[in-house]
Amino acid sequence: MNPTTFVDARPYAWPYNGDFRPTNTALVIIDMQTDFCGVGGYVDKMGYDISATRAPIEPLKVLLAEARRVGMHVIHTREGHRPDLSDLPANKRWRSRQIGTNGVGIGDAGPCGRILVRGEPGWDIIPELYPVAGEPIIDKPGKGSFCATDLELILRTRGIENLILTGITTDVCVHTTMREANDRGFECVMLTDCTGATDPGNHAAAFSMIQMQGGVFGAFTDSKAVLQATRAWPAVAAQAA
Ligand code: C5J
Repeated sequence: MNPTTFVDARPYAWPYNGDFRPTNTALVIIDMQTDFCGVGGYVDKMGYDISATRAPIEPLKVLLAEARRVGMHVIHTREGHRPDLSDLPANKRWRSRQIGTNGVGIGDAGPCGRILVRGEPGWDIIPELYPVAGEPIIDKPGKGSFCATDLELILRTRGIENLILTGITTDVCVHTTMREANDRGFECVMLTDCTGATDPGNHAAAFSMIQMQGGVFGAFTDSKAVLQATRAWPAVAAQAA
């Protein structure tokens, strides 16, 4: 029996059963793409302040380095559509054109290429957090990471039970993914400092919602609490020896 490891979190110490190990846990980094946090990207074009969606970059760099050090699974996601837009629902495209400049929305040309279209510069993950070999990238057409993807198959195949949810935006893709994961039985924690929303009130509300009903979707904490728990874990090279 492995010794239990809990992360200081709210509304309960996470994970619920204390079974927190690098081999049964994935750091999930959602949509850290230029379109969501870069100059000229989709969020910038919509007129939102990208400092809020860039705020998670520095704490995520530290957490990602720690996950790689201890051999924790790391999974990245990208929201985007096929170049022929055959997987872009008409209502999603229409709504995206209602805000921002000159009716430009998803699929249209912007300063970083066609907005949220696979293969375009703005769609890709920012260099600071770019995946390395062995870290799956989930390309998703929707807000949730489980919808029309093989994420669940990858998690089950790797024996992953716990998800540390990070990325942008807190209230949209990260929250949708937490809800989808929770319904599938994954034990989730979302990190306050490694997420960001275009509206600070929505960021706060996203965590407030998690607290209800004893942790209705899981728990939340910050990256410092996770690092506190993993600090004693050996580096992967040392584990293999
Ligand atoms: C949005 C996302 N906000 N990654 N996408 O449209 O949260």
